[in-house]
Amino acid sequence: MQEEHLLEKIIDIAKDCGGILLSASDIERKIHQKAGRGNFVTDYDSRVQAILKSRLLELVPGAAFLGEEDRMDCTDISKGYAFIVDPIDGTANFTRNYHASCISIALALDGCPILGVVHNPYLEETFYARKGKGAYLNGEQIHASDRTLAEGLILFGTAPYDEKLIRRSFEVAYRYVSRAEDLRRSGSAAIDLCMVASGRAEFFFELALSPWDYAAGALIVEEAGGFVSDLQGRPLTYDHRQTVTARAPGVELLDVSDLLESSMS
Ligand code: 2AM
Ligand code: CA
Repeated sequence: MQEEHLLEKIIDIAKDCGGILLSASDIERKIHQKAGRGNFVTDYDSRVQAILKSRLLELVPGAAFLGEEDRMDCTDISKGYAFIVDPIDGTANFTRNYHASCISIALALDGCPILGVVHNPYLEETFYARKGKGAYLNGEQIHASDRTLAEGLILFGTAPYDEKLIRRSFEVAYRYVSRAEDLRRSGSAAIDLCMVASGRAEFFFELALSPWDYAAGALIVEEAGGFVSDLQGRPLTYDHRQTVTARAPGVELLDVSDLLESSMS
């Protein structure tokens, strides 16, 4: 199937799954605690992931499938096609009816995303990109902002699931926010990445994210003219948990190595 057509089909699937989030009821009774603090899964995460797995693998038979509710060490995404999928990014928001969650789907080829879709059903916003073909929101091309850090909005994830990273997250955030205009916190890394891609915010970071949290959003940022990397400026990979940043082209990474030394060891 041609990539353009494939992208349309993936968007349809993401929107169908968005409908499941919108019509969810009785969520409180379907929450289960996962390892770590503030880390939840609901019956809806598992249900949406099962639907994504069966429908996406129908589109690209034989592709590998890496989803948040699967074990990462069992899936090799380094060769051929692989879907990297978060059935609900912003699960804690979902359990509270906070209405800031999305479905995130990337298709990677030989380890690098070539298609990305992030669908936020609450705002009916679908962000998507094809490698080399630009990034779009509901059919309109989007671009990262041309603001500098001094004019910028900073987004960050607090890594709430990892106690030793929380303090460091706020220290890194302070270094950026004290040089910028202000701060926002959504609770969904995929949505935050799309905020940078669409020029609504200038910088995002989180000290530990998994590939399903950022694979689609990272491609959308790059195709919108922004940059993604780890906190030290190294290219992202899509095979293990790592720090993630996204920035508008006019925003430089700050040196935060002194803040990371004790936390990342
Ligand atoms: P989730 O909502 O799918 O769980 C919040 O700070 C961001 O971190 C969300 O995108 C959230 O995704 C993600 N997140 C939650 N638990 C995580 C974990 N244990 N490892 C990495 N990322 C996680
Ligand atoms: Ca996630």
